[in-house]
Amino acid sequence: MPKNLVAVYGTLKTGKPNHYVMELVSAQLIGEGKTVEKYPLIADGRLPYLFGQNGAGHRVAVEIYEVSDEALRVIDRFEGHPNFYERKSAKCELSSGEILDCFVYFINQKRKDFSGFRLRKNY
Ligand code: PCA
Repeated sequence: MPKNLVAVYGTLKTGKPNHYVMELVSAQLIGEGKTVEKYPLIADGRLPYLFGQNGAGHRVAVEIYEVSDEALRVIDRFEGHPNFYERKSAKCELSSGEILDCFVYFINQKRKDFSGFRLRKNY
């Protein structure tokens, strides 16, 4: 069975308010890294949002986890995939230099606009 790799950039990261979800589903931390492409990341005071349209913004800091199929479904539900956040594939680079195909929860672009926001590297 192919591995499910999830790269998290926001509230699911270690020390952030929703990290307990990763613990609940026994997600295994592979390592830290960043997205290969640049993406716009903003935070509106409530939540962080990564936009799937690459080019603008920065390579964004992520934690990469391996999760089971069942865990992926739990996280999908938690993040409101596909209506609120939308899970898509994006290449990420571990600090070792290894490049991995990961799932990332981008904001559904019908929901938000990043114009006027400071574009961040990190949440
Ligand atoms: N949770 C997901 C997407 C944004 C958020 O707050 C994450 O941490 O990657």
